[in-house]
Amino acid sequence: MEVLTHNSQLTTNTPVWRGLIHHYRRYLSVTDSTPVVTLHEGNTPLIHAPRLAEVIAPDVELYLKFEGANPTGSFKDRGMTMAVTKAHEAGAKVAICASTGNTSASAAAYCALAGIRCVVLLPQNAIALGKLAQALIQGAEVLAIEGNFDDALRIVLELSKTHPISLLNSLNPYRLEGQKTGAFEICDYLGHAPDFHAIPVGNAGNITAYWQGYKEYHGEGRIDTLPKMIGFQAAGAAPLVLGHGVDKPETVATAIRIGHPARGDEALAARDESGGLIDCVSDEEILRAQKQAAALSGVFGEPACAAPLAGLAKLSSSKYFARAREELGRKPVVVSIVTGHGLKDPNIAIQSGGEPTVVAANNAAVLRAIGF
Ligand code: AN7
Repeated sequence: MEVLTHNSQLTTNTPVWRGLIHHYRRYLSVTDSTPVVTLHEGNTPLIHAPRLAEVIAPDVELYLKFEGANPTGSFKDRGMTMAVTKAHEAGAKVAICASTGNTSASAAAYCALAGIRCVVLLPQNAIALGKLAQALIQGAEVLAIEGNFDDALRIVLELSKTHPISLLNSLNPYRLEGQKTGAFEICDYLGHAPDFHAIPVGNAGNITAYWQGYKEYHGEGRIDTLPKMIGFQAAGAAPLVLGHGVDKPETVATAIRIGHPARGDEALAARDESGGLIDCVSDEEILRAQKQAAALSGVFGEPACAAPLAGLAKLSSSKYFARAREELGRKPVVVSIVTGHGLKDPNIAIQSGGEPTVVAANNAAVLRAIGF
């Protein structure tokens, strides 16, 4: 019998994932001398979810891209590896962002790795517990603003213009560069573009980035078709549906509690160029879809990620996908982006999930409780 003496003999020749900058560098603004700041983000699972589709949108072939599998638990890591890498390359000492939570958690992590001071401005009492915990323990200087996200964003934009402080919000073009790789991964995995791309819309950076990514792959001939971009906002924070800003946005999905989206015009362009739509769903629909997704696919996303799933249910009941199915002669392939992990917002999940059943510590009591 062969005795293994070194761990190296246990390794295979399978290429390992070194993060999205390494993998997609050809599409990104980096050179061989760029000091890459990576937590090995990206390469997230694209999960086929037929049981969930059967309930919410039976006319579609549904895939969930689980961005909660990124190192800090959200899609923000895709953009942050690029933004912090470029800030580091430029010699930045201090970085800043406004955030509904996930951007701050991601910025704090990448700045910690690079050794850059990280200042984050959060709306006071309006971000999920897990995100706050991340920003604090990762060493960011956390300021709770007596205002909302839109106020915080205005302040960081001004300060980053007047002081030597790097802006890490998605107005930073490198954020979008990193985030467009999500579209590449979807196409690489499926071997083609999806028919529809469903996504929550807050500050509207992600829908803009995905559309850029699809167009770039299409321009290179790597995909033959482009998806229709279907974005969803929360009804209480739906400026792109209403056609005007919302000064006091409100929704249980705090990640997308944004009334004046910085990339709003680009999101509308993505909608129109792709022949898609941007619609909104109520908090009640969001919470129902979050629970359905977790219980019928095992994919536990935070409330914002359920906006597109609730949106799919809404479109399905208006026969939107039945018509697409007829036109295509098959079920349309829909990819919905699960942008952040459900554990980010444990309070909401516990409220929706219900109470455990308390039973005596014996077999008979357990069997009785489970109806055997
Ligand atoms: C889970 O962290 O804006 O439309 O400051 O955390 O690109 O803004 C978060 C946004 C969707 C919306 N899903 O994406 C922030 C922040 C989750 C999010 C969005 C966010 P964009």
